[in-house]
Amino acid sequence: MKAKPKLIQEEILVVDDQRDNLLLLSTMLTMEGYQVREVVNGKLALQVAKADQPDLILLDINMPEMNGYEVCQLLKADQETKDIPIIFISASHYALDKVKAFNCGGNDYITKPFQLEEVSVRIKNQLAIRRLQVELTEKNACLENEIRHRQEVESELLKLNQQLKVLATVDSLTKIANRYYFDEMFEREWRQSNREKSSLSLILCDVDFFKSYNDYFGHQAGDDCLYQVAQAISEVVKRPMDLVARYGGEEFVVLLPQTPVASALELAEKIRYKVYKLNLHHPLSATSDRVSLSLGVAGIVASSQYNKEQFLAIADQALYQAKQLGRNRVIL
Ligand code: GH3
Ligand code: MG
Ligand code: MG
Ligand code: MG
Repeated sequence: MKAKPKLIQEEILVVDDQRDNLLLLSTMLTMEGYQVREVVNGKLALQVAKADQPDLILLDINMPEMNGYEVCQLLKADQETKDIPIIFISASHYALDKVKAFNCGGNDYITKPFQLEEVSVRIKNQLAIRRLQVELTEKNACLENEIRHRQEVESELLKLNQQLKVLATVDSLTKIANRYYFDEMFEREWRQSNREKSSLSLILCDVDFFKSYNDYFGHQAGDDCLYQVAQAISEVVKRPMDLVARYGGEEFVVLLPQTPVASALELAEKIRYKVYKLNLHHPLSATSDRVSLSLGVAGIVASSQYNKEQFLAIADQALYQAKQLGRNRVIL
């Protein structure tokens, strides 16, 4: 729907096959400040309405060739002209004719002979209604834009939130879970295993002689090595409920819910072997020719006498022993 700026004259198209009617109406409307176009038949009315987009149409009903009802129906069926208000002007006083006029889309109905004051006030009414409709349509479009914008912002926020979650729980160097996430999960699994009296196991892994690896190859190569070791451990630990996390520096932890210690021990050996088989050259290792892991394993059936810090300390103690006994090994 088009709205004309207020300062521009509103245009009225007058359609009547009788010249004297046309003259009377157009004189009055011009005096009231409207811009007036006059046409004498329906066919011309359709053409001018489309081309001029008048603000209102005064439409005679009884005309040769095409009557006002037909003209009105065609105008209302056309996307380009359907919103132009139409006021019928007819000699017929019959209610049925008036009903027909409204049924085919007319907005108002004036009977002939007409009073100029009545025509004037009915035109003003229809123009005011149309202005309100235009305003509403524009406000609606604004609201729809606003809603769309809010939805975009919301989905952007959702994405950012997910990214934040990842940033908060994933270690940026090794792309596995970070210490923070491990602490959260350890707490949760500890409670769960206490509740269900189920077993829970832990494996602590520490890279052997990693300081000298850094010293020999440089810090960047050290970082690459940590990434590869983390990925290797993750490949061995396959159950979705298990968690591999970077515990700190060159230490990794594997949390194994509902896992008896014997199975954890087997898994730890697989991890040791997998990393050994990476065959990452380490000329300064005192135990072998390559990067290796020492692993400490601890397992409990929860509700035992330990708390979770003591449980971690047991795994740490086992890891210490693995180091003491020569590294590149698993100790329970
Ligand atoms: P051990 O066999 O007894 O574990 O000897 P180690 O040299 O591995 O142990 P130590 O604790 O003396 O050294 C660990 C080294 O790991 C020291 C530190 O510079 C290195 N390190 C810790 N975090 C990172 C890291 O993010 N990147 C690199 N490149 N090195 C790291
Ligand atoms: Mg007529
Ligand atoms: Mg260490
Ligand atoms: Mg180490």
